[in-house]
Amino acid sequence: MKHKTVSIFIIFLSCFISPLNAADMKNSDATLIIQDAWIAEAPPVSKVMVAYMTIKNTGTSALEITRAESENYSSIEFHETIHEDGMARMVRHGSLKIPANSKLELKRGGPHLMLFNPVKALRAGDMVEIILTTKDNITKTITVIVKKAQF
Ligand SMILES: [Cu+2]
Repeated sequence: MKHKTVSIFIIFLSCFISPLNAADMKNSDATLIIQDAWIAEAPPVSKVMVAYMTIKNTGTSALEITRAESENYSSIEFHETIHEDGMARMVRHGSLKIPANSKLELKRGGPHLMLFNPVKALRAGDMVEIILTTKDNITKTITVIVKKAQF
């Protein structure tokens, strides 16, 4: 009698555990690694902020990040600063591509995440969650620290 109860309990548990594990597998990708992510502190009135990070792809196939979003911003775009005729300007990209076994550095004067319309003003030391989604629908939630910009 006791044994039967335990068995039922285990079946009951596994109903919950299996779907959770499956969701976990789908939503994380060990080949996508984000390092040194930070947002440059901006004056409180600023409508845009910029995020930098190193995006590593340790896998054997290319990764493409097609979406970035955060509860603290109305939208996030993929930008790149390019220099032409002694002038710097920003171009918008539809995605960030990271070839197999390589890394993409988002840094000042190069590619970056452009963060629009902060919901609340952020100061150095604050943390912001950003969710990155790849073309294959893998999502990665990262915690990004706000730091004073030292260029
Ligand atoms: Cu920009």
